Amino acid sequence: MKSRMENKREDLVHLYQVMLTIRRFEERVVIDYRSGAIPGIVHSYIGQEAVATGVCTNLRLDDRIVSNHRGHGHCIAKGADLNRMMAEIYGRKTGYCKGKGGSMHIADFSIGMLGANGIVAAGLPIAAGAALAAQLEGGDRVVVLFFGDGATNEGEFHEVLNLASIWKLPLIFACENNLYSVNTPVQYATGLEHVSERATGGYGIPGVIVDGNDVVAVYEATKKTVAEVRAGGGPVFLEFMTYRWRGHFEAPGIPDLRPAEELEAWKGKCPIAGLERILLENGIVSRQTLEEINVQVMQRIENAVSYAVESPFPAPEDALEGVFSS
Ligand SMILES: Cc1ncc(C[n+]2csc(CCOP(=O)(O)OP(=O)(O)O)c2C)c(N)n1
Ligand SMILES: [Mg+2]
Repeated sequence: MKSRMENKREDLVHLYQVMLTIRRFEERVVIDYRSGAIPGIVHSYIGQEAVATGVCTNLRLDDRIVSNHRGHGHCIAKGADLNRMMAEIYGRKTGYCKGKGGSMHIADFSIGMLGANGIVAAGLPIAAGAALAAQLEGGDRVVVLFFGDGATNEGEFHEVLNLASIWKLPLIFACENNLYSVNTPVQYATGLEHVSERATGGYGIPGVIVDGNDVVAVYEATKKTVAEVRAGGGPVFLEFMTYRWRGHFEAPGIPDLRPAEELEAWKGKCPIAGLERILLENGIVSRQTLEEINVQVMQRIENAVSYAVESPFPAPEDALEGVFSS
């Protein structure tokens, strides 16, 4: 608790605002997806908000992140524009990828968000390339790669960990171990409880296991790691233990096979409710302030939906724009 209180009031309120923005954004996306307003597939980040928030709050605008299929939270935490995000998810021309990418292809190079990715583990080599570029540029930029426990079973994962290790890349592996890849438990798929053992045992990369539902723990672990990586210490593997509240994705007909009591237990560890308790019990903010933050966040989400709904779809001839072949 002591270290928690070392965080300044505005830092804690900022963490709260970002987590709440992700939660409300995702809740709205789920509702609108279920009503048929959103095409394609969306993977909800609800439950994992503390990871994106605690990690990205430590990053500068010129630091880069690479995301995966469950990427809305990473985008929001890195500072993406909610209107353009929502428009992309709605498939509209004003979206980040002009409505052609959808939920799993949101990118904004201007804020160092190099892209979500629909292919499991495909972000790893992109992040390694960005980290190599940062190293060659000679500055102190870092790259953070967000990926799931399931991605650690792909060949690219092992190739990238090896290269990151021998080249001492300024790369932070932010693994969100939510215990499952779709419905496959991590222990069944890997034989391990903690996938960071692969980094420490196999590639000599330091690993840290962090409570991924405690935003202050995430923030503090990342702060220390970012400082080490910026100073040229080479890659670090952060394993955030967390849990998603919704099924793998928002598509009808796919059963969620995880035990109901497990889900309920993790809901009891809600990252937002946890920070709310700290803020209120320590008299850092009043309940009224939290309610005001909620109203502001809801307004931003409402504006983003209006922006998306009022935006046009891409025209048929736009299909040829931005397409390259040789
Ligand atoms: C190469 C590849 N294999 C399989 C899939 C189908 N798929 C999409 S997400 C996913 C699970 C990934 O699990 P994890 O990396 O733990 O991320 P989580 O969904 O738990 O956030 C799978 C198997 C895919 N998109 N790409
Ligand atoms: Mg997973």
